[in-house]
Amino acid sequence: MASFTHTIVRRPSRSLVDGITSAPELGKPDFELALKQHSTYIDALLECGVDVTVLPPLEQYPDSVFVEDPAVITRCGAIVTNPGAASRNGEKDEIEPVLHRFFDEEHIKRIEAPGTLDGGDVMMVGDHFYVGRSARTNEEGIRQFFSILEGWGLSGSEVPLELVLHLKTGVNYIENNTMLVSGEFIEKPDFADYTKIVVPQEEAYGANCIWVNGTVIVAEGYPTVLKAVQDAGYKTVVVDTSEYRKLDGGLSCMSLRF
Ligand code: CIR
Repeated sequence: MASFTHTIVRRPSRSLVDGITSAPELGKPDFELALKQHSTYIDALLECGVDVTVLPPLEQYPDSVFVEDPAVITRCGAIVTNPGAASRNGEKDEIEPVLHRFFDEEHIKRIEAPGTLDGGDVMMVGDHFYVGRSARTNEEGIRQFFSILEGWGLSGSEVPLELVLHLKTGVNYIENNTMLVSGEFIEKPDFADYTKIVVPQEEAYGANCIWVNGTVIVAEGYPTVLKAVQDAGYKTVVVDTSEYRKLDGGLSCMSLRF
């Protein structure tokens, strides 16, 4: 089973209100509330026994609070991704120096254009990495990613996405061979061998939970998900992410865990 020592988060910038969204009908995030929710998120991580590196806000990148996307960190090294959205691509240059605090140059690899990849499309299950092929992550990005994994003795497999933004929008591994699955992921053959917690459509956003050292952090307002995770024997912590949901972001997007 995995265990995490470190996490990295980035404080939201005021420009957060201009982040990318597929759901403008939810309204713009309330910045002050987003800031408070971010502090609660940091407290929840600390409660799980990890250290938290808190990076400063980046006004020029409205979505940079979603620090999961410009990097993927494995037990063997870190990969600077090449984020697929033009307005987010420069976030990779901001995260790379931070990775150097934890890894030497030999253990930092990069996805290069024309390959693109967002960390939100990568789900770690032990030494295997499922990668969503999405509007953000292309075939060449996945090819480069698998080649880096192979060099480290790790493996990967591709999961085509049809409906959601990122792989982990709809499927999340919480260790113990268990996954939360919603929508298009419920019947995917890739996940047939796992114990599945099936998330009902009306709570689909709640599928984006994170496992941190035995505790599962669950978004506030998804009672069926919370109960199912508790019934499966996990300790849970609830964090409200309502302002990040307005930008298609959730619990996993807001940290790197390693
Ligand atoms: C975006 O569209 O890139 C952001 N508004 C949301 C990113 C969410 N990140 C993630 O799922 N890893």
